[in-house]
Amino acid sequence: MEGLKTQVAIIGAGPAGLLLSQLLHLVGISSIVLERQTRPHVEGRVRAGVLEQGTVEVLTRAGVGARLENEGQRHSGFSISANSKTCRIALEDLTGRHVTVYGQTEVTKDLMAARAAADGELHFEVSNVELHDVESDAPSVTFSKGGVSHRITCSFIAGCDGFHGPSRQVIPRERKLEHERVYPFGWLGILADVPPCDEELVYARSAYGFALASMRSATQSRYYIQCRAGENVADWSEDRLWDEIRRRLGPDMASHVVTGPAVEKGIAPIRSFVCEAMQHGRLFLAGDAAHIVPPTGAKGLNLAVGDVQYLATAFDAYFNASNEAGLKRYADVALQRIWKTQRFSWMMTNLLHDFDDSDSFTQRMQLAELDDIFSSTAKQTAIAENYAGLPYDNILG
Ligand code: FAS
Ligand code: PHB
Repeated sequence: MEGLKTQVAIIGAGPAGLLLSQLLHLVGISSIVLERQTRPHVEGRVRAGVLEQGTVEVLTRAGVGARLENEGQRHSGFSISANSKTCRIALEDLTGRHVTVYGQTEVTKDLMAARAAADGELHFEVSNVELHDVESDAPSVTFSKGGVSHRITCSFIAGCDGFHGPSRQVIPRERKLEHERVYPFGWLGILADVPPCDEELVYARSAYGFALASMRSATQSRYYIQCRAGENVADWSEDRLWDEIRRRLGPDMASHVVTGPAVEKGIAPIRSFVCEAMQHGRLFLAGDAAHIVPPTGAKGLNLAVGDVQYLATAFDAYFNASNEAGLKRYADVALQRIWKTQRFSWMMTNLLHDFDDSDSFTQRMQLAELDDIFSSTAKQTAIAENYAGLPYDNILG
């Protein structure tokens, strides 16, 4: 077994793992990143599209803000449409903050390039990743690559391995509390090289189900519709999908929808999940390894960045100032922001989706809630504060 040594072993080269490795590098802390997929596979994942202002600030601090500044689209609002009415949530007017439209694929590419430029140690296509002795002061991670087994001895392990990774499983059942809500639908998404139908994002609640009109640039659009859980994307021809997108957006918006061949088409399951143990001994969880939010609030990637900037600050204080406060507070401080964001994502999901089992009273409540939002600046401000991104607390107290 070939021996490797680092201060922080990071499992997962998604946005959380890459950003943590980059932020640690900038304060002189060594890390080794393990990824089971290839670099092109990770970079090619089409996922999030909206970055909170706080996320952009963290990415800029991490040294990956240049392309984001040039190519990211600054959005000062978004719209909610329902019952043939549209309400613009004026983010900048209501909160003084904006969001930036810049795909997760681009964020990942920028982080990969930054790690490569700094000769970061990233191992792709690894297998058999196992965490060892996380409750001791000398944890380690073993893995295989090209048929050779390796062990990384480290001071800490960061589990950035997403919802299906091994890190969370290492925490004993009796030491963690997991909360989950699986929704009875999925999101069928299409990415197409066609101009967007609107300058800003539109979240539409229709009698036929939810739809979202988003984009990646002035020439590339991203649309989603709610579909039945477990549906097969092969059952959705592009023509059928475009027809359904237009039907749900309503006649006015439909006339601006430009159709075209799919660059990517897929179905994502929709769930809310929180693991209320983001630390176990020398193991710290960040991002989807610890929580999943329904994408209705555009929060998954942004929450991952929030966790990572807390964890990087805490490791910096530990290694460079012998201050353990951040590591001790990490789980509690991160979970406070996670639960508030979960609530927002859950509220937006319940507000805008058609639940098969909802009775007429529930449907009337949805419509009344929308009416209330459309006519209340206070309600729109509450939505804007969450969508633009909740502030970060000081992890060091
Ligand atoms: P990730 O899942 O991105 O990364 C984890 C990494 O760990 C992966 O690269 C994985 O290959 C690796 N890994 C797993 N097990 C491993 C092992 N045993 N060994 C080594 N490596 C391992 N968020 C939004 O805001 N908007 C969206 O529209 C949106 N759409 C999504 C669609 C899908 C299908 C999914 C799954 C998620 C979506 N998300 C969306 C959420 C998504 O953007 C996540 O929040 C974001 O990727 C979180 O980043 P990470 O925590 O790094 O997790
Ligand atoms: C996207 O563009 O992929 C996107 C935007 C907003 C969301 C979810 C996904 O809420």
